[in-house]
Amino acid sequence: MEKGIVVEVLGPVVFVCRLEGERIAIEKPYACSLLGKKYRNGRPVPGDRVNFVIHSETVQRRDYQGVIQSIDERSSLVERLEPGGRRPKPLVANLDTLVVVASVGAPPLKPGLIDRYLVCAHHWALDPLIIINKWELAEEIDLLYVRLYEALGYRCILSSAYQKIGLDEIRTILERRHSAFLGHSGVGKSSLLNELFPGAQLATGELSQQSQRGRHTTTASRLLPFEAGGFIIDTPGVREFGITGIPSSELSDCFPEFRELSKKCRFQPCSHTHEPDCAIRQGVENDDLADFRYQAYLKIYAEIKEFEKTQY
Ligand SMILES: Nc1nc2c(ncn2[C@@H]2O[C@H](COP(=O)(O)OP(=O)(O)OP(=O)(O)O)[C@@H](O)[C@H]2O)c(=O)[nH]1
Ligand SMILES: [Mg+2]
Ligand SMILES: [Zn+2]
Repeated sequence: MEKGIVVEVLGPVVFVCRLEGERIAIEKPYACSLLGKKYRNGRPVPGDRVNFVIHSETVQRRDYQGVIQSIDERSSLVERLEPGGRRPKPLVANLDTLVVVASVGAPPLKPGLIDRYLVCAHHWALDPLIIINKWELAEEIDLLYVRLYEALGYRCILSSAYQKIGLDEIRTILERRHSAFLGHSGVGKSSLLNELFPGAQLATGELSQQSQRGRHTTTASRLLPFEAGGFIIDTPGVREFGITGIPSSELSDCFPEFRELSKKCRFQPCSHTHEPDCAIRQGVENDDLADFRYQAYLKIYAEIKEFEKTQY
């Protein structure tokens, strides 16, 4: 039996690289099948650690090279609710860092979406990192948002896959870490990863002429190992990112700048939506808290409430 890490899942085929201790073997992944349909932890996703048996070192046409026997307990699991979906879909496992990738220009910077990913990072206790790509197209308003996020304590890397800006910084921070690139379709996640991992040959795609949105070029997540250790997982971009698995009562904990202040709300717990003497609402009025963050909170809060109603 070998220890391995799942790098990609394509339908029934799970691609696995061997683990030598903590290090991922830099090799062509083994095409593996699953042992039956049900595993205790559900189906494997990239980042999962598995125990597998290798049958064949060579790929013989469409035959499997190995079989996955079991999936290890996960230290973290990022899930997402697809538009119109009812059940969360597992996306990637065992991360320590969640990288939100956004762009300026096209698609334009959307703080609302960045906030959603940051909420998830906090909820799953992952270190957040923000990358703003296509920075060669930045305008003043974009820099303003970057300053606001930095003031909240988030690290922002300004990058351009075209002009090869920010790549060393990304590598320095993410080497030896276990991270995934998440964000809108078309922001340049795969383009950046192709620069960081020569030979990765990830597909990248033009934006739609009409909407200036991405066309969902990446369809399956793929794990890319660093030679120095650690990995980054490329994920398919989303149009919407439905928050799932966070109770409405825990949402305000996922906004770090709310934490201290919310202790001063008259009502405990306080939803910060309508209660009198709410320190958060007061903070927004006094400009101690950024209004766009509070608006993001209200929007996600309303969504979770709506979802919770359907659960009873
Ligand atoms: N101007 C500019 N365009 C870029 C940059 N990086 C990527 N692009 C372009 O943006 C488009 C989308 O890039 P992708 O790498 O496919 O984006 P993605 O985030 O992987 O998209 P999905 O796989 O759909 O989630 C392509 O046309 C890229 O050439 C950049 O730094 N500047
Ligand atoms: Mg992509
Ligand atoms: Zn309050």
